[in-house]
Amino acid sequence: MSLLATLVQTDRLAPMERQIAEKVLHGTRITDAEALYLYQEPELPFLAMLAHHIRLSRHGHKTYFNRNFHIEPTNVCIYTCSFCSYSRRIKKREDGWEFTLDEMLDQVKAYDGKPVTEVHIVGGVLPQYNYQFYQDLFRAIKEHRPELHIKALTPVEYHYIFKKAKVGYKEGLAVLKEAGLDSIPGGGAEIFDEAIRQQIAGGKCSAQEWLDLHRAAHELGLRTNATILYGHIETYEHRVDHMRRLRDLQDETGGFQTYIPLKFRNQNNEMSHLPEVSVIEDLRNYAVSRIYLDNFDHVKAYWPMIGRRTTQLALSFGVDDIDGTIDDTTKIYSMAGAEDQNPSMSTPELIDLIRSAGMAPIERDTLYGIINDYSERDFEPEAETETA
Ligand code: V47
Ligand code: SF4
Repeated sequence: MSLLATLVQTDRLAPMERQIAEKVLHGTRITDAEALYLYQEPELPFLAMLAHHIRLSRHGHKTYFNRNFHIEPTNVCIYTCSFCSYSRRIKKREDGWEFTLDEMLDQVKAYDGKPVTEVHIVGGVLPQYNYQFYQDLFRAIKEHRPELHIKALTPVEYHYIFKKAKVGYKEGLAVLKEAGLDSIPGGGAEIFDEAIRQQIAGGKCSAQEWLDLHRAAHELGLRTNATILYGHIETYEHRVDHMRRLRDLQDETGGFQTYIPLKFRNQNNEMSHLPEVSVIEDLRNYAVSRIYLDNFDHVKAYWPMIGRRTTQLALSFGVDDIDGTIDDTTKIYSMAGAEDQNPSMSTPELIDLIRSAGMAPIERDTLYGIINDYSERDFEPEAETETA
């Protein structure tokens, strides 16, 4: 009998706790009001027990990571999201970069012979990175390395380039898919509540447009991820509202793979006056996400953002995936004050981090195909050609 089943039989739970625990035990969906309660009332161990029960019943101790690298075409952006530490305004370009297609292809070539399976492409929004540019970029990458999975751009970029090219979401995505696009990362979601979104990310694609773009992608068979940016000026109600819109769309399409809560980091941006939330709050948020989003297969903790120690803890709060950036090709978080200023971990280090949290490391590809199962066997360095 599971710990949770045992607990439900005792008289140690408050009535609302019992109601939710029974739902989790029977695999029944929780309501928005219950999710709100979970954010506000129970102690952390209760949340851990619920989220861990779900995690174990879906994935056992399996903890996924992948080997990828990032290309960030530019850190200059026409938008001015107030949480963004990364973008250099168009008028202040001193420390901005704008890579050409050939420079980005060179970045791909730098991984020749290394066992990466995915390139994650995301950056600022600028007019020269248009519909045609991304078709050419994706084609060039696939021509060079056909098996490399291209996970690229967010609805923020897609909305901008498709609008300028006067094509619809589905039409535009179909062309990019034909050019080499394989899946879409979860960024740009921030917080869906219209008033908060306007305040922190005014001007870029709306919540509805973000959801419509993902719907169009799912209809074309492209798998996508979803994020939330939490721990700033939003309330728990806003977080539940955000998840409800995702859960509804997932009921409709089934196209989301992974939910990725992103903790707001407060360095070098216009919201630096806000304190960052605690690790306790991070764990609470992972747990409630795992419990509420019953139709999402995976919950990811993005380790470069929250650091190695919180990542290990998160594995007992519903998280089953820790991403896997192998070097410091992403600047988004180090510039925002992320826990890990040098987000590089070798594969043996990643495996060790997962194992020492009592979990089973599984190297996956982007679509969760198993590449290497390290739950039983050790990493073999001779098969490894990467240098990270
Ligand atoms: O949308 C920007 C966030 C996102 C800050 O799909 C910040 O596998 C915290 O979505 N504090 C982009 N967060 C990154 C992203 C992502 C990352 C890893 C994996 C995947 C995936 C997706 O970064 C943005 C924004 O929400 N962000 N600034 C900040 N100061
Ligand atoms: Fe631009 Fe994205 Fe930064 Fe907003 S979060 S300013 S869209 S790079």
